[in-house]
Amino acid sequence: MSEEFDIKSEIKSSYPKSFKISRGLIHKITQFFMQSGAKLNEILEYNYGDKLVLILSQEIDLHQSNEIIALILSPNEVPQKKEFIDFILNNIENFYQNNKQERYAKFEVFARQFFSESEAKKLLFIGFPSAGKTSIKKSIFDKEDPKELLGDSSPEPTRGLVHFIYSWFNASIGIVDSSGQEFDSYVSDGNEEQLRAFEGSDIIIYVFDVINWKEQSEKVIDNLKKIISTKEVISPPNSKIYAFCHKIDLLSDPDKDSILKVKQILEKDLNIKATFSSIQPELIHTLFRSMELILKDTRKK
Ligand SMILES: Nc1nc2c(ncn2[C@@H]2O[C@H](COP(=O)(O)OP(=O)(O)OP(=O)(O)O)[C@@H](O)[C@H]2O)c(=O)[nH]1
Ligand SMILES: [Mg+2]
Repeated sequence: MSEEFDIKSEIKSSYPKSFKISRGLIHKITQFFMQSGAKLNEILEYNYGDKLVLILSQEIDLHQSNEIIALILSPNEVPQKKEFIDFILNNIENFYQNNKQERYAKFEVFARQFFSESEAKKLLFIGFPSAGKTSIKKSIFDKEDPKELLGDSSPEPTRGLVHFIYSWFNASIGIVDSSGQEFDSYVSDGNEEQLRAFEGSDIIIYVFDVINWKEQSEKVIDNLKKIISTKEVISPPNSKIYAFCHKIDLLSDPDKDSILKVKQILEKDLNIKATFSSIQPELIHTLFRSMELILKDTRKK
């Protein structure tokens, strides 16, 4: 979300139109900016609830007026902060070649560049029973407390395909959480569930845990091969599969070497990006990083 207003906190342009910025936030951003003593082309970061506001100011005339551009990142966009900052710095000069009137008129075009993904995406979580698919979905998209997900509020086994819609980069993303127990039906040719799971899926996240790898690594690879061939027939041509080797908090020292081989095998032999993850609070950054990788990849297209 982007907003632009002058030092008296007047909004000149904003995008998207549907996003209503509160007076309170405008006031806070202005105050924060005034107290910061920011330099030209310095991007300030202001935390507002679970959002991060990136603030850039330009002095626009001799009367010490400033124009502030604020980009409000939602929590799932925060991991891409650096990309957003680079993007602002690379484009701001061009934008300020325009005069004031032109800037207000063209702000929407400028701001829209930050929302490069405008079509809806579909993301499928698929993999072993109890591997952590629902927990991952709930920590990332519902922002549920991982401690709860590991404790008293641990999810019930999923039955069938469960569909959700979230907003993501100003677009909607459909999430499909699938049942590990019913994995075989999703990779069986001609099965109706196979179509429902894979059709239109742009991002396919294959989840297995470190115990699955330790006890049945062949099945981990075999399942992935089935997903690859199903995807090739049913999913869109530019869809992508990622593998999450989950619950790395359960790794004991002697298993570490063997687990590192996962990445090598999946990436070298099957050409599938593999990452390690966990929702355990001290390690949940690994999950956010894995999602970040996917976000970056998806935005590149
Ligand atoms: N130790 C550990 N346990 C986890 C982690 N993530 C999830 N779990 C636990 O693993 C169990 C299964 O999690 P779910 O999210 O229900 O697994 P699922 O893949 O959705 O399972 P199905 O719906 O049956 O296919 C739960 O008890 C979670 O608390 C993790 O990172 N580490
Ligand atoms: Mg589940």
